[in-house]
Amino acid sequence: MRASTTLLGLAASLPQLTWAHGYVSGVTVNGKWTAGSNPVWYYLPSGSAPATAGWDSLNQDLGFVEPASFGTVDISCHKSAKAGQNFIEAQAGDTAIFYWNTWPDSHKGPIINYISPFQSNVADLRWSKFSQASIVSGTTWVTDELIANNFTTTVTIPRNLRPGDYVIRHEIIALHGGQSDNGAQAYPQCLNFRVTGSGSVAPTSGVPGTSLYQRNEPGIIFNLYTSYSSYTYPGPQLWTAAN
Ligand SMILES: [Cu+2]
Repeated sequence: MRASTTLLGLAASLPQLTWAHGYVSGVTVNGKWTAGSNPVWYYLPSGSAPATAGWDSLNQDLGFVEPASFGTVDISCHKSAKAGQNFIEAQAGDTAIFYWNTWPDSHKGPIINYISPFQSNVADLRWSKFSQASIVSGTTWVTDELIANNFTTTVTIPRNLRPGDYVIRHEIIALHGGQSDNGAQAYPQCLNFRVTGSGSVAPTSGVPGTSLYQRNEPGIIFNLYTSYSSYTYPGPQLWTAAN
């Protein structure tokens, strides 16, 4: 029974990868590629999925975490997340290029990056928000730039970050339904980083995923279809002590 369930899971999930949203397939730092997780691997028998720096999650539909679930640990690293086994190597201050496999035009919204000291249990992660971007100009958003750049976007590792093992929570919040309660869509992606360098600043004031967002706060509620000139970011204040 177990084997057939696994095969059914794979069969059900594989075709959807060609049309649904997206996931981070890997990261390049200083020209070196490190793979992220592929959602279909979640159903492979224990030990047979490739070890990657990406956290595995029940994300086979490449779906989202809805605002009604912002009070659950699923908002940290997507649904039922399990720690990645590898680490992306970077020096503090390096630029990491994140590769999404695809992203739909309609799903405009901010891209927000958080960092936590590494913990293997998702509930133990504590997030500090260290960078965020949203409207570029007019009705052009960073997600439009991501699409124009072949589904890539860059993240600068805080340049004074203390060496150590971390998890970066890289998130797109799609706002095409954000005019309604429970209409925004969060797409968090977690990847492990092993940071070197001579920095000395550690993130010590991070919050659990369950404290990141309220379903009705500005930035989760946002109307893309009326005129706007600014965007209020949801979540905690930006942590810039290591930037
Ligand atoms: Cu969608």
